Amino acid sequence: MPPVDACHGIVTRAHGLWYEVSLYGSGETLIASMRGSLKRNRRRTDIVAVGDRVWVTRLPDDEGAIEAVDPRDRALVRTARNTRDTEQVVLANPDQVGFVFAVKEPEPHVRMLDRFIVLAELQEIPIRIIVTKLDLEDADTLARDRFGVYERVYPVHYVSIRSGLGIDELKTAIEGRITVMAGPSGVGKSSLLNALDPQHLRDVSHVSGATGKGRHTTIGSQIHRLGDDTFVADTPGIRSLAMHAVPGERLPWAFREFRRFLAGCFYQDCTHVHEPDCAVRDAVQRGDISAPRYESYVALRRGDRGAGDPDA
Ligand SMILES: Nc1nc2c(ncn2[C@@H]2O[C@H](COP(=O)(O)OP(=O)(O)OP(=O)(O)O)[C@@H](O)[C@H]2O)c(=O)[nH]1
Ligand SMILES: [Mg+2]
Ligand SMILES: [Zn+2]
Repeated sequence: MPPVDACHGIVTRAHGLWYEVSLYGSGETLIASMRGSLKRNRRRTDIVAVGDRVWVTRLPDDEGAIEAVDPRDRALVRTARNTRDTEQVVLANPDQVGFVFAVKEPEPHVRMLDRFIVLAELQEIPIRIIVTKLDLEDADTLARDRFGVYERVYPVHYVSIRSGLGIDELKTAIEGRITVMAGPSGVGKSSLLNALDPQHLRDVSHVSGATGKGRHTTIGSQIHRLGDDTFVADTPGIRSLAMHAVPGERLPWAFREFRRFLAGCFYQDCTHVHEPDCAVRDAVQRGDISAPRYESYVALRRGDRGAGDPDA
């Protein structure tokens, strides 16, 4: 039980032993450290992470002590390097994830998107796809070609910070939620955050070009408070998440549009790659499952390096 004078807030940033806590109600930020008693029980997971709802007591100078942590609804996690039994929380309590890709500049890598989608599906986090830079030349045609197939499966937002296209709809979609925004460098994640919340100016790169030098690339998990209970997390963590192997047996299920066909295969352990009488492959033949999505499935199944590996 937290002390009676504790305030409720959310962890918006973690640096070492210090946590930035944004208080509900006042919106005030405290820099807080963890009460020693919280650390007593060694756990398999981080005790406090960005996105956690916590109870803090005030100390002088806008400082605080974290007295208690509310149970997590869910978490975006990764397994800590070298230790199979502990996990690192990239973000606690995400309500949804928005995968951000530009229609071009940089060229979208849909295999990477499919890999991100699989990871979010496996952690059961609702997905939106956000396609940026719709103001660029030929953007409408390119958007349809590249992202049209996803519209059958997920909400797809087509946006431009230049023309303002889709920004209001996106605002509505994130209201009252914690949304993780993830995507490759240069697609406009920080720019989008600024457009969703013009009061806060963030690091947007002004230098582009082939080398990418001079970019202000966002580092570390961080939550931006856009309203009373609207938060957007700008987390590069999911890129390293995408490096992890995907378990083969859950892979078909992680391709959401495959699910309704899975019971129809002749073999109960059908891999949907080479077996006869495969309901998934029949659906691809009929056009009920899109060919590029199926190809992504096969590539991930084979464990191809480069199949959506962000660093390949
Ligand atoms: N034409 C156009 N350019 C955009 C749009 N959104 C962002 N940009 C430009 O794209 C470049 C990259 O934008 P950022 O917001 O820094 O991208 P980011 O995704 O935050 O990149 P990282 O922090 O490196 O991951 C900048 O030069 C922006 O001005 C858009 O809607 N249209
Ligand atoms: Mg950025
Ligand atoms: Zn099958």
